[in-house]
Amino acid sequence: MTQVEPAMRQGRRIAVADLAEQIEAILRRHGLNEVQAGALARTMVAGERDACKSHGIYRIEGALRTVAAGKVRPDAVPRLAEEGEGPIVRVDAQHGFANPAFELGAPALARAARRHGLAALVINDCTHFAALWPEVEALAAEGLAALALCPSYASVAPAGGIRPLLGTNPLAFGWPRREGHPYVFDFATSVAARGELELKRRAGEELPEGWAIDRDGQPTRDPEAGLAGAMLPFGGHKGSAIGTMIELLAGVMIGDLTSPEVLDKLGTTTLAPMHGELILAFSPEHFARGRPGDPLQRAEALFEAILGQGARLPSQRRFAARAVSERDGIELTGPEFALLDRLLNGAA
Ligand code: NDP
Ligand code: PYC
Repeated sequence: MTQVEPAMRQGRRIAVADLAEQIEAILRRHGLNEVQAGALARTMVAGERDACKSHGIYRIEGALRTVAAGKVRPDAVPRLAEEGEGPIVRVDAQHGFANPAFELGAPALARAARRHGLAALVINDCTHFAALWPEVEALAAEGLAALALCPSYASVAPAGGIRPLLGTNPLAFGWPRREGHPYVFDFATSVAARGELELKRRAGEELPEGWAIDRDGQPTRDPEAGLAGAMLPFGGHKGSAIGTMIELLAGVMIGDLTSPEVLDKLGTTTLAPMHGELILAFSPEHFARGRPGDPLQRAEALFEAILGQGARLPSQRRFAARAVSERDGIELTGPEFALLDRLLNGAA
């Protein structure tokens, strides 16, 4: 690994809007159209702003590699299927990235959820490298509860197995709150996101126990061996079953690829995977109609009880990081600024 001089490591802060502008300029420079570059920049800067490094600027190079390999269309303009009165909203990503497809479909999804109580957004043929919490947060801001799920590429062994089959298949949930931030969780159904292993490899750090097995199915703490072998599902058979459910609902059911099919087609785990995504939105008022109590108020009692035990809510760390970033700017290291400069100057 390249050794970085201590002085080089010194970082500084950059305003959220300035970083978003730089990321968008890099993506435009490398051939992405406005709709793709804008949506990608918004999601990557959100990752940095909220201290979710595994889905921040580290993802720029992977996205550009995927463009250069011809596996994603940088000029794609997603298409919303004609909006009917039904509860299923469909967006064809046109072989572009998932984020602009979500941005296009989200308003129609929110309208359908208000009309029916429950609605689904199906995104097909999208390349996906992103965290899902920005999506459920956007729907919570509309007063809706939401679930987002997608496969990725075969990298996780099913519980009891030894070879990659399932994806790291993220699952995100959001619940709207009248005051402050929504209740949001978002996690891979593997013990950690694959991006976390990659960051540990780059930092020369060992993996925690229980994250991965090597090619022979033996437990390993070496990130290189874990990336070459298989990651493990979280919670043993439970994470394995939830990961499988995601393959079924957000792969098979929506007529898109499952994680093993993605890997067969892509042939590598070094590019961003192409598949589909399913987002469900629920109107709590609609569901609770005619029943005692206000669902949003009742949820608050539950959150207070969790906090009352000294536990924290998921995303609390993220929202705290966001407040600091918005006030003081996002802290990036010297090498991270060097990477942005290099990419801005056209290097791939
Ligand atoms: P983490 O394990 O880092 O976090 C999972 C969730 O648990 C977060 O909402 C986190 O909130 C919350 N949390 C963590 N610790 C606690 C605690 N002590 N008490 C309460 N809540 C807690 O996530 P992963 O590494 O599994 O996933 C990271 C990201 O990777 C996700 O955003 C996911 O969408 C993305 N991903 C994307 C994939 C894709 O194919 N597109 C594939 C796999 C993952 P907080 O952030 O506040 O700590
Ligand atoms: O971090 O596991 C991950 C991941 C896979 C695809 C996008 N992110």
